[in-house]
Order: sequence, then C-alpha cells, then structure tokens
Amino acid sequence: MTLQIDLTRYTNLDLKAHDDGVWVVTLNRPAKRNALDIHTIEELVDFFSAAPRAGVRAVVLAGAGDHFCAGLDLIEHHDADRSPADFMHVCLRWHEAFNKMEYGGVPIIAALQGAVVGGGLELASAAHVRVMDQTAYFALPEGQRGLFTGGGATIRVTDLVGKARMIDMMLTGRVYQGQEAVDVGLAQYSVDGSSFDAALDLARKAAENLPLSNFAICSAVSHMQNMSAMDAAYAESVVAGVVNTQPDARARLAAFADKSAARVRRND
Ligand code: 1HE
Repeated sequence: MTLQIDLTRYTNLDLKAHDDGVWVVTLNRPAKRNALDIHTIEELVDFFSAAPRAGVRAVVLAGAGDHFCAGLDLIEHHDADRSPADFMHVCLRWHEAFNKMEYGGVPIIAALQGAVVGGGLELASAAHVRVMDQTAYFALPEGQRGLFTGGGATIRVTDLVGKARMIDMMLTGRVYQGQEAVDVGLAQYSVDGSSFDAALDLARKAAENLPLSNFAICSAVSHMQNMSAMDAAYAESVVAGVVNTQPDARARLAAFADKSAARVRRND
C-alpha cells in the first residue's frame, strides 16, 4: 500500500520530494525562528505518520532562515495560559511526532544551523543523524525560562550526551558549539560549508540502501534499546530473519560473490 502525501495540507512545513525518494522537510516559520507551535507539531505528526508508507526513502529535516529551531513557541504558550492537563496533552502530541520520527523506519538526517535550543534540540535528537554547520549551537534554556523539557530531552538528549551533561545544560544554560558539540555527541558531523548540502548527500547515500534494511536500522535499534539484553537479542534475530532473507538483497549478495560489488576499504 502506498499512501499519497497531500502537500496542500501543510503550511508550517515546506515539503519537497526528490526523484530518488529523498524528501526535504523544512520548518518554515523563519520570522518566528521556527518555534514549535501546536500547528507545526500536528504537521510533523501527519507527515511522519505517512512517510513510512508513502515511499519516502530518506528525509532531510531543515529549518528555514538562520536558525534551525527556537523550541517551544513561548508566545503561544504564554497567551494560552494552559492548565497542567492542557500542557500534558501538548507534550503528548510532541511525543507522538518525535516517536513517529525515531521509530518510523525512515532515515532522518537533520541539517542544523544557528539555534538548536530547547524543543528544537528535542526535535533534532529525534532524527537519526545530525549535521551541524559552524553557526550551529545547542542549549536547553528551559531552566532559565521557568520551564522543564517536555519533548523527550530527558530521554534522547540524555542518550546523546549522558546524564551529567544534560543536567549541567539545564541547570546552567551551557551552550555547546563547534567541535565540542560533536565531541559530546550532540551532532555526528560538523561541516565548514552548508549543513543542508552535507545532510542531503548523507540522505541520498542512505536512500540507496534497501528500504527494509533502513526500516530495521531506523526502528529496531531504538526499540531494542528499550528491552532487556535477552529480549533485544531475540528481537534482533527475528528482525535479521526477515531483513537478511529479503529477495531484493540477493542481487547485492550475488554482486559480492562475483566480485563486482565494491569492497569496504579504509578512507584515504
Ligand atoms: C519566538 C521564539 C520562541 C523566537 N517562541 N517566538 N526557547 C527559547 O528559550 C529560545 C527563545 N529564542 C531565542 O533565544 C532567540 O529568539 C533566538 C536565539 C532563537 C533567535 O534570536 P534572534 O535575535 O535572531 O531573534 P528574536 O528577535 O529573539 O526573535 C525573532 C522573532 O521570533 C520574535 O518575534 P517578533 O514577532 O517579535 O518578531 C520572537 O518573539 C520570535 N521567537 N523564539 C515564540 N521560542 C515541550 S517543552 C519545550 C520547552 C522549550 O522549548 S523551552 C525553550 C524555548
């Protein structure tokens, strides 16, 4: 079953499909530094719910303008004067969107520039690969704003940087940038030029893999992290049983056997 993605439904996200199945999904409220309002979150839920069944081979997740994302829309939050239950439901929609991203099985490469802060870092951490340029910086300013993370930072940012750094970022507002951001695990790539171009190259490379392999890589690893080692080993065997016997893999295995496939070599 292939779903169609109706582009006319999206206003806060700009969507562009490339011929090779790579989609570029751009947060498109640069005047608001791509702050995440309710509407944007609902569009993320819609797109990332449909993507695994719509032939999307990989996604570049970008932000329009000088900043990737300024996090929670603080003005909307201030004006709405929400009750605890209301904000709990807001956070549950964020989790719906970010879980669809992390567990959906479609590779997502985030292209980062400028501010990647608060909920913007939570969004970036739900992608599978993060590429930063030299303007990008990361922070969790929730503590200074009288807030707490609600979009999964306690899980995903802690996974990336570890508990001590996560708590330090929240307590002190510490900003990470440049090589240090890569060293602590916030990004996997730091580029001198455009993070978008580099992310697109990586997405195209990932899109050359068989979709079922990518599905396993971009869902099974996360699911298995939530299991006991015993259960994860069992689940890995089941997933490998399905993926490693897929008919589409036979041509790739045959190419290795007849020596026409590229070998794995050191980078020169
Ligand atoms: C916003 C937001 C926002 C900008 N919500 N409107 N996140 C933060 O604490 C980060 C807040 N933002 C900033 O620190 C700065 O705006 C930036 C460093 C990202 C960019 O600075 P700058 O000088 O380029 O822009 P600006 O002048 O601060 O803002 C430009 C406009 O964007 C302005 O709107 P305007 O109508 O007055 O022109 C700002 O109000 C608007 N804007 N950021 C709403 N965040 C699920 S819990 C998650 C909890 C969190 O994410 S807390 C962290 C929130």
